[in-house]
Amino acid sequence: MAKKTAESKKALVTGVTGQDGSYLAEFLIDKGYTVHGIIRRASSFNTDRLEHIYQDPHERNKRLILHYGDLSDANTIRKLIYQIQPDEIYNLGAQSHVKVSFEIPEYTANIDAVGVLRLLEAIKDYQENTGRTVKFYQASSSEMFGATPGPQNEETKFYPRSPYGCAKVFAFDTTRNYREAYGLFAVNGILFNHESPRRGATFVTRKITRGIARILAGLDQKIYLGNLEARRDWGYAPEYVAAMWQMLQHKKPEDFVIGTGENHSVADFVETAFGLVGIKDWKNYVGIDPKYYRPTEVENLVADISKAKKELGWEPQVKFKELTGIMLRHDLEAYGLETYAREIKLSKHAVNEPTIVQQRLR
Ligand code: NAP
Ligand code: G4F
Repeated sequence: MAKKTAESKKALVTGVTGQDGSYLAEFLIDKGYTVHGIIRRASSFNTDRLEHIYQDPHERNKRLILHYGDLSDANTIRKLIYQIQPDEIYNLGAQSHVKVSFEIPEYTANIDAVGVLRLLEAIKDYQENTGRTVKFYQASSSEMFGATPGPQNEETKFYPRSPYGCAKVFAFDTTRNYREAYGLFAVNGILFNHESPRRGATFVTRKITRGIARILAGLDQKIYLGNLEARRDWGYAPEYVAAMWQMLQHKKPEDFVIGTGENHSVADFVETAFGLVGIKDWKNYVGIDPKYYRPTEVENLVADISKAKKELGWEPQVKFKELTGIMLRHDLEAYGLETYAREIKLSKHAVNEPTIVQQRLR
């Protein structure tokens, strides 16, 4: 059989409406793929991050096709795989908020752990019945390392510290088990924190950059945060979705750690972001609210990305200060603060965000 080129490939992406899903859909469409995305039915539009690549269902030769579905619904997942016949499946769908996972642990486990089992079972069944091959990417997380000291790599022991982390460990192990037991091309990308202007507004980086814009616009007086001492390895989301694709093009199905190799505290992020708009006395604008503390915290994450560098040739270009600038500039522009925004200079690696996203995220 003739080998498929990227131009003729089909990808199925769960979590397509999220930060990573929207960047991945753009990336794959640029490569020539047809992208099928699973979206959840909601009472208001939840496709803001896809607005600029959305195509009317009546158009011919569409490159982005959206289907209703949910990771709790095995029947629909199975039906979609048989109907779409994808070459690659990227499982990015999840209840992705660590603090929220302490409040809705059972739901988190159902989607983030059992949801992955549902997908893998459907793929196994599909492969056995049709003789076709599907490559599978699982969005694993540095949260799985939890309390184990860094730098963390593919050999590091997991010690999860939240229901989210525990669910992701189950998903990781299940993905590896299906690879070993049934020969599936199934891989885990163990991604450290990655951010962007499309980051959800309740994750700490975006909460800070958006909060600064709101303070400068006169809408808020303070940003209320929790633990400022935790350290994270923060990278730039558009670069991380490229790594996901590279893992599925690798000759063998293997797991990879993806990060920047440096880490900073939440306080560092606050100080850097306020510094970019000329505010040194940031403590006047930040309050501590214990409700944002977690029952168990992950104190220190930092990636050892030697394997990804060597085997995938993947290396991030955007580091901490530029990432902070990219996010802050976007939020300043969204709040009409162009004078401040213009002062933040970015390199060619910063993706031009579509205006529609800026408008909708206001
Ligand atoms: P995100 O912005 O929160 O997006 C999560 C996506 O999952 C959304 O499209 C959401 O749909 C969808 N989803 C939620 N519950 C679902 C369900 N029951 N069935 C189907 N889809 C569901 O997350 P992200 O930052 O893009 O992260 C993508 C994936 O990578 C997640 O699995 C996350 O756990 C993992 N991860 C993220 C990071 C990071 O730093 N960003 C690091 C490591 C791993 P709605 O839009 O309808 O809510
Ligand atoms: O931005 P965060 O909520 O991200 P967290 O918990 O590291 O999780 C993110 O990264 C994981 C990869 O390691 C992903 F798997 C996961 O899906 C998600 O994308 O919190 C970062 C740090 C934490 O230590 C938290 O305690 O910031 C601290 N923090 C301090 N104040 C806060 C706040 N976090 C949030 N969300 N809100 C606060 O007010």
